[in-house]
Amino acid sequence: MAYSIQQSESLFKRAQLSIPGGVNSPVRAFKSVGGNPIFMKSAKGADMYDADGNQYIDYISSWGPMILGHGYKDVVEAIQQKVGEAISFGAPSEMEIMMAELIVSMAPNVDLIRMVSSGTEACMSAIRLARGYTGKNKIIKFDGCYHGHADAFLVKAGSGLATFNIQAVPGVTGGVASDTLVAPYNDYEAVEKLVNENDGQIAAIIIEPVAGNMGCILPKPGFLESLRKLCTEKKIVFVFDEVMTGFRLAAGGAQQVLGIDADLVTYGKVIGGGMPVGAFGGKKEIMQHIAPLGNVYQAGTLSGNPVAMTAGFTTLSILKNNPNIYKELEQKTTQLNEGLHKTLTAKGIAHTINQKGSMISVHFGAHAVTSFETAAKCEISLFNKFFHHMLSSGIYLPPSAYESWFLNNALSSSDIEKTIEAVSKF
Ligand code: KE4
Repeated sequence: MAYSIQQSESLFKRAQLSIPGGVNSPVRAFKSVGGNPIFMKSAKGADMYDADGNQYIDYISSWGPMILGHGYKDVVEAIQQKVGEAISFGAPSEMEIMMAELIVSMAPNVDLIRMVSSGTEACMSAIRLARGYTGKNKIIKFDGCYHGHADAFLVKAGSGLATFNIQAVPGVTGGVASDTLVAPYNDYEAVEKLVNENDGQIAAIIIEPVAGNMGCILPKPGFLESLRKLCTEKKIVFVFDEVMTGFRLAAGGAQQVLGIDADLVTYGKVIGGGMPVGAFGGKKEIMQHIAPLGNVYQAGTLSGNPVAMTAGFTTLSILKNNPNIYKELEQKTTQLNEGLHKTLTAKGIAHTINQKGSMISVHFGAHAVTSFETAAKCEISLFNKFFHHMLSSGIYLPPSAYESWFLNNALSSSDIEKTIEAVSKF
């Protein structure tokens, strides 16, 4: 598609005069795939429209939140009505109770839940709570998993850090980093070794139950079950970071789909329906240590903001009351998976496709992708070429080989056929 991106180019030049790198989040900068970011102007259904009027079929869905599609009528109308009543109080309101009660009714193992404004805040707070509850300091995370940009997590993290190959982040002190231990994803023996070497010091193991920040990577059979057993035996808080998987894989998220009980769960993305919302929750035994009930301090000016709660509550209510949406999303993702596989195979391009529900990623290489190491061994430069081919064909993929694609339910079968058609021209 010969198309002009002149407006985006000039907006990017202007943005760099007042915003670091011209973007408010590094992964949007196209740094790894090359070229300059496209500036969007509007979105409707499964489509986004850029500043030059080009139309794109959207496979990011705002990195997950827009699961129902852009401009979903009921969500827009609920937000419009709420802002007519109030934008923010800084005092409790019934909307927060309704949101908490809805989440407790959807998510397994959540007796109490605290709202925050991002996935980072949710994960950061959950780790502080685990440390306060256990009196222990160290945490174990997994190479390639990303839990937001709090200091404790910026050790061998995924998403933008993998994209930019940032191994150690300036500003994260040695003291903080020394309390974060890292194991390869899907390597239970490595975790057991770390736990034994640091016996009695591990407060939490935090994991993406289905990883989405090194592309989509599934837990091997038995991996999460073994971690669950180890955490129970060693009194380690098992934290499921469901910022991506929560309310996306199912109403009950990965806990429901994989049948594994977490001690604490963190949420983001879908929970806000596109507005800034995160949350962390779990059993009362642990959550009651959070201020003002307990002494683990955690706070936020806009936590539980009524407009954001309205967007999230409306989105989650639609998902809870229409479970067939998850079946439709999975079917569409499978149609995409099968079409991609058939087309790339016919072109003789070695690839691996990982999919769980409506999370999917394509990795160029002949080997299985089950960890960050195997993800990094793929043909990243070929992915970058693929990204730009698809972009110029009107298909907007996540601008990094280390990201999961996110389908929204406004995608039609013909959108997916158009996507496969574009792949056939690669
Ligand atoms: P936020 O602070 O960006 O809302 O959430 C952090 C986070 C926590 N946990 C998981 C599993 C996540 O995927 C994220 C954020 N995901 C990235 C995309 N891989 C957000 C995109 C961005 O950084 O702009």
